[in-house]
Amino acid sequence: MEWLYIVIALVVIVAIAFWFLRGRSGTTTAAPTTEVAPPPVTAPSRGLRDRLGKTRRALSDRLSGVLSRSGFDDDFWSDVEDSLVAADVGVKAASTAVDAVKRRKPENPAAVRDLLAAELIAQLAAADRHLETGGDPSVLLVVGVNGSGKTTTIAKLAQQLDGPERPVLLGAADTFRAAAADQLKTWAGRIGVDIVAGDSGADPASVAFDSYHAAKARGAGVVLVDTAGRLHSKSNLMDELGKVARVLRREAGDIDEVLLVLDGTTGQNAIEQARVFTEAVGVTGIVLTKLDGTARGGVAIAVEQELGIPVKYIGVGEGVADLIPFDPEAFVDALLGA
Ligand SMILES: Nc1nc2c(ncn2[C@@H]2O[C@H](COP(=O)(O)OP(=O)(O)OP(=O)(O)O)[C@@H](O)[C@H]2O)c(=O)[nH]1
Ligand SMILES: [Mg+2]
Repeated sequence: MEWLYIVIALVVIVAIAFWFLRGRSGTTTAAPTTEVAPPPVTAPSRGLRDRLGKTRRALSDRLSGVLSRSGFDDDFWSDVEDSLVAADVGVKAASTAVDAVKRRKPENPAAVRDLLAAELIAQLAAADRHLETGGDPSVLLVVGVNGSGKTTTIAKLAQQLDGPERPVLLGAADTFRAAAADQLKTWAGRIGVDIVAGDSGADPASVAFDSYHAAKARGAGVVLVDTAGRLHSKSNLMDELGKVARVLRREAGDIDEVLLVLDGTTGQNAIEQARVFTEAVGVTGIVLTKLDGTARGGVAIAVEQELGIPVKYIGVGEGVADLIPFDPEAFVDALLGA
């Protein structure tokens, strides 16, 4: 009988071991489902509403509070205007929109919100936002203050514009910071585009010159020139940038786009930056970055209203896919929509 007990004990031990191992291996195979999928390369990984969530919440919370009050008296309209100004929409854009809505005599809060959205969209409707890439090669110069997101924006644009017909070449004319060319080289390698870089301390205008001629010689369709970040108040650095633009204009006949990259989190200071850069190099379009991290995203409307320069793209994240053409309707809807 003893052998029977031994056999039963062995069977029980084997069964327990089998059950235990199955449980362990189940955990192992389940693990990959918790891995984060890499972000898609063609569209932002989250919706615009989600990306603009901070501004949306700030604006909506404040506006909802105002709209819940009874009676649309002068205080009411002035508080509606303040809600927009707090989201950095700008005093001019906010008061124009509120005056127009007031004249339409809306009867309920939902109508106020809808008319406000329509007015803001109407203010943004006239601008031409297409990215000019007609040159052969097209020359796009990217400028802005330190850390605004120029190099990242160049990588994002390169990803979108590069193709077999019109390959992109990057020009690393930020020779001021030793690591700047390396940062752009890393992006170029990741995206798979050509790059021309100068030595640290080299004349940025000569790197821009070399980039343009390399693009021409190698059959590139688009050359994107990165520049060092500079404070708009430093006139010697603005002169240096002016020289880069002059050299490119002379060599290429014209520059297709001078894109000013503005950090959306800086709010109204962006307006002053835009003014000075426009005087120095003739900005043709604005890229407003970091709108995913700010409650002041309304500055997109203010910048355009105050300067008459179209916002062409908005940056809504650090990933290479997180740059989207600025679409006023989608933007205003993301901020104010129900
Ligand atoms: N959240 C977020 N971060 C961004 C966005 N665009 C750029 N950044 C981040 O901003 C930081 C600065 O970006 P860069 O592209 O190096 O800025 P830059 O203007 O080239 O900087 P300098 O060359 O030093 O003047 C980096 O950490 C980027 O990842 C954006 O749209 N959203
Ligand atoms: Mg840079």
